[in-house]
Amino acid sequence: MSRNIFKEIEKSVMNEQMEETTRQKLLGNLLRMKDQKINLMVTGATGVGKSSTINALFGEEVAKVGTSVNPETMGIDKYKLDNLVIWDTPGLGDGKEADNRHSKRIIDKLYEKDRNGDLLIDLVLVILDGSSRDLGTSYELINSVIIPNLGENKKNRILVAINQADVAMKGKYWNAQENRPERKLQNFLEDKVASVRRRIKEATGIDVEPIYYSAGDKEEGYMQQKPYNLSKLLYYILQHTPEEKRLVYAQNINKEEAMWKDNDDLQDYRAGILETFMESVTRGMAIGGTIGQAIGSLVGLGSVGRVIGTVGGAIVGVGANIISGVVDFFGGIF
Ligand SMILES: Nc1nc2c(ncn2[C@@H]2O[C@H](COP(=O)(O)OP(=O)(O)OP(=O)(O)O)[C@@H](O)[C@H]2O)c(=O)[nH]1
Ligand SMILES: [Mg+2]
Repeated sequence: MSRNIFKEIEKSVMNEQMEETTRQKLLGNLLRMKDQKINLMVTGATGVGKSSTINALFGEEVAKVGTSVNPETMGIDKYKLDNLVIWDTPGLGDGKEADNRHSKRIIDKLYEKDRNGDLLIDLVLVILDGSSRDLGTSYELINSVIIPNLGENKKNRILVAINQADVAMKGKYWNAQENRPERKLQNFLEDKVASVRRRIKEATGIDVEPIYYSAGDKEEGYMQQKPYNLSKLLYYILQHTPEEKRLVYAQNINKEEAMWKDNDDLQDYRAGILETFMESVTRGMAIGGTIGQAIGSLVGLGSVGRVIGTVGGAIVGVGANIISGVVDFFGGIF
């Protein structure tokens, strides 16, 4: 990715006329935002689509996608994208000895502290296979390995996502033309979500809100199956991430618009993502207050073009410039 979101913001600050003390303050805030780091753990059984999900979210070829029967991801793989670190770890179901080894690695990682003494892993994304009838090893992973070792803020440190929605009923009731599930498959997936939620609640007392999606399927570089609900997944990831860190994801988002387009219409996730990033910027730069509010409510209206037009007229200077810089950066994907 050639463009840098923090550079865009810096440009806006430098190009605007303002008192030098104000400028220095804004640049200081920017520096603090730039220094944030995210550590995301992605885990789940062999072949659920961990690598595919990482690649769909953050651009091609971050993680190797497997087509063989041998699990591609044996130890913990670490991918570093600017300030985003992704830990790609195997789930359970590879035999007792391997399972013990995997569990131990996961638990150690969950207790690891960063240099500030905070827990290193910000969020654990547990991926389940929507086409699998037997989620026993996944429940074992979630209920016995991950949740008991999440520390205090358990609810916000785990996100459960059910992948391969397109083939959950062996490919039946998937509307390939419109890239969405038909009613029957939708009901099937919603039942799955409900039963996963219930099984976790019963075993751990923790309320999670699982979602279903498709990371998509690529063969020889050609996208056979476009992602579905990928924007929803990112939206949920953002909501589970401390506000001051969210912009780290923005820097590394997959810039291919087609990846983000198809979602359930319970909510406009793409508008939600943009709004979330805007909020992070305005708060992080401490240009919040009235300007932040005005931008927030305007972004909520939807159309970005119209928003910028109105903001330009309604508020002056750096706030509007920064916001249009951020919108430019995403180039219309959200
Ligand atoms: N149809 C469909 N296929 C998918 C989806 N997600 C992943 N796949 C396919 O499932 C296979 C396994 O995907 P990977 O992303 O390698 O799974 P993984 O969890 O990283 O596997 P390991 O690293 O081996 O544990 C690949 O052939 C993917 O193309 C999806 O949403 N829909
Ligand atoms: Mg993998």
